[in-house]
Amino acid sequence: MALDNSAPPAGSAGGTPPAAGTPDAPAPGLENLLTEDRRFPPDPAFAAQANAHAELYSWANSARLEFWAEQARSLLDWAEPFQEVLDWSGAPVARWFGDGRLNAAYNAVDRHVAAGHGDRVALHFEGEPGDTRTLTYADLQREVSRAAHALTELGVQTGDRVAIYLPLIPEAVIAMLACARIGAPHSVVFGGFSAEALHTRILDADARVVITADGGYRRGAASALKPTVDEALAKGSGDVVRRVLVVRRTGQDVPWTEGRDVWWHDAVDRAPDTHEPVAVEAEHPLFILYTSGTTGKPKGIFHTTGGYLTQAAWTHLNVFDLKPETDVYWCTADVGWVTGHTYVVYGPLINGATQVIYEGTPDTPHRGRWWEIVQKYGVSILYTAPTAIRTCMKWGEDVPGGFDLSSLRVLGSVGEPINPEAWTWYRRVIGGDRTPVVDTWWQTETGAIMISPLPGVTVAKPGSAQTPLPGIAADVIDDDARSVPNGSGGYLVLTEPWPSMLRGIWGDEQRFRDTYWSRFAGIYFAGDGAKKDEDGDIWLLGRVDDVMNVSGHRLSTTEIESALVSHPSVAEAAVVGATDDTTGQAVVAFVILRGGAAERSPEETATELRAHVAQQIGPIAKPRTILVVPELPKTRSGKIMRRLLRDVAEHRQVGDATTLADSSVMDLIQQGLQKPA
Ligand code: 6R9
Repeated sequence: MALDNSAPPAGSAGGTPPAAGTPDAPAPGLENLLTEDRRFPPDPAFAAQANAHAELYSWANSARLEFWAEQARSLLDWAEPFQEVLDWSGAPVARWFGDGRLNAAYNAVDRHVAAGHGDRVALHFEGEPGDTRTLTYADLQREVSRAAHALTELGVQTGDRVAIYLPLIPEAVIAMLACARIGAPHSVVFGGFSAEALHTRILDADARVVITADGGYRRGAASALKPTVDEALAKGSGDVVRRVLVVRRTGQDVPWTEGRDVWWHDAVDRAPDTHEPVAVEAEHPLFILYTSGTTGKPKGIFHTTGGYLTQAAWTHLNVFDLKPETDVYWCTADVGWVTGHTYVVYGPLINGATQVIYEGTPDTPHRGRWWEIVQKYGVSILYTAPTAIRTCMKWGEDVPGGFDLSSLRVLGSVGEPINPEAWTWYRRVIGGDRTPVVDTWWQTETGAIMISPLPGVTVAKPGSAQTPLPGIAADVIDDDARSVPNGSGGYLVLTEPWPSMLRGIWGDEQRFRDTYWSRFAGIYFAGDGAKKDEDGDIWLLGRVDDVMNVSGHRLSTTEIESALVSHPSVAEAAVVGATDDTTGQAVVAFVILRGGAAERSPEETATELRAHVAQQIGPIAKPRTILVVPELPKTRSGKIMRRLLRDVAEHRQVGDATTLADSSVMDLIQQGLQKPA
């Protein structure tokens, strides 16, 4: 979650909204991204076959509710059709399709089998050690049915919560769908989280059952998961009897609590392989997903069924131009993140897609592993994060160059602003200079993609998410909630309810109102800064608290990072604003150099990089300090934790680093810090 890399947004954890600078006048230094003038018009051949077309915007603009109602009817099967489209009388809690009933697992699996597609591959699983499994939709139907029976046997009833703490293996998808099948909201906790984090999440959601595995494979070794669950439950589990369902993945020894722990293969494999899905109300909770703030307890964002599935399916079909019969789709996210929920599990399966899931890291056992997978399965749609793209840039284009990537036809990006250099590299090196690239802006809270180009329709601008999707209303506003004119920056807000919007924070409605709806009355404040260019297209500038104020000038961390990365010596950059006696804040940059550049003296490099930033943005944006580092601290979802870098920049003891993907990175940075230039 984005909040990992910064302070919480306005009102979060009861705090006061950040006093960001007045965004209504274009501040010097925010111009650079907007001078990016490369344009990538849709290829006519692609446009001719595209799912999306320009008229979708006018249709949705003139009849937004009808547009969504039509998507809900055509993309989903309803056990009981809805009459009511939106009830906003309880704002900010929306009810979409409120009088309809449906089942998510039935929509994701059974109806494809019923329609004669049982033999279509749903999942090509690639384990990190190289083991593989293929599950067709018919296989998935049997597995999900068995698991649903097993959960019922363990005492799970409709409405009960189930925690899922698994590696990215087929059972993760099966477990989520089995919960959905019986109407038990799942709460997936990323397998890299600690016992403490798992414990808080189990308690907050009051989960009756925890589904886990003995372990999983990561970076060439089997790592254990089950002991973390034991530790989490040992911290006290309230007065609830909790059961633990354990998948055997690695075969390693596991501590066992008789009477509580059950092997998946014992409970699931012998269960009947047909099961009647439970049709729930459209507003029945489908899942809870925790997003960590920097302060306060994590927020259990919860989503409901009908609206969420509608927008998940529509966006997946149109933003990625999915052709279910022929495409092989791969989203590299783990199911522990919202991207894995919406674009590994629900969106693709609702649409009957064939997809790849991969358990491990991109460089195990070699740096070409991802591209080898693309070649092996003929992946045609790839969805990943800018941090992964920049890592591949760092490794060099020879690596992907060694594989046949000609099957790719659409590339997607999510999670952070993608700087224009990474965007063009992605398109050129991975996409063979031919594929559309879609930069998709959304959040755990929004449930599905909100702002993105549509492939085959939009003339793409590298670095910009560009346009709210049809049926979505977004704007950039100033401190007084006035829409800013084109060419100006401000706060990104969503001005109309959308089907996949969060319905709240689990067990804390007040916090939901305070966090998202209080900064601007009645308007959803996303916590991101953005700019409109002269065409009105939206450029994301990062969290508002990533906006620095240097000598009264607003500078965006993203923009300076983008300028640094456009220098040939720089592989990756992270910029923070450090308190400075004279200028208020000063720009401090942490850079990872590319292979050859690392041999030069840090002083020489820093001088050159400063001049480069001055030339790209303006002298005001020149970093005061440039630190050459071997790695950057990132969360497991790939977001840079600037908060920790700020501690380094301000010579403080480094704060809580437990949500880092690799907690040794901060030691590495501090030990290896070359003399600040
Ligand atoms: C899907 C996801 C949400 C935050 C969001 C923003 C950042 C995501 C982005 C992007 C610029 C994009 N973000 N996509 N910023 N361009 N295409 O990442 O959800 O983990 O909740 O993070 O991520 O700051 O507010 P989540």
